[in-house]
Amino acid sequence: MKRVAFKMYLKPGFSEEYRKRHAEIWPELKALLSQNGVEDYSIFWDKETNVLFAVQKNHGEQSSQEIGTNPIVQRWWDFMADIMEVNDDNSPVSIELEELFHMD
Ligand code: RM4
Repeated sequence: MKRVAFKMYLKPGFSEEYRKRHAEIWPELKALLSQNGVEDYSIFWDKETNVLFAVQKNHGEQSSQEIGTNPIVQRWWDFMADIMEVNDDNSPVSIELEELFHMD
């Protein structure tokens, strides 16, 4: 198992819409993430900077950000692109973070 953390960027003013969309996450996306070994996945919002801090456990080979070739993920990223900073392919700008401390 590997702990993975990364940051993404929310467009200003969209925190409630972001929260709402994730509260209604597509069952097929949730199932795909689980099938790929992603669990214990949280995303936190820094209201000062609009940085989204994501942390998850990976029991498989790929994080949530590495399964972007899957059509379900591509559709989700297209769906979210209007409220996030994204790359040309609508994948969210994601910067992996280095773990400096962990305590079980
Ligand atoms: C985020 C972003 C991530 C996805 C989660 C569920 O806004 O799109 O890539 O794994 O939602």
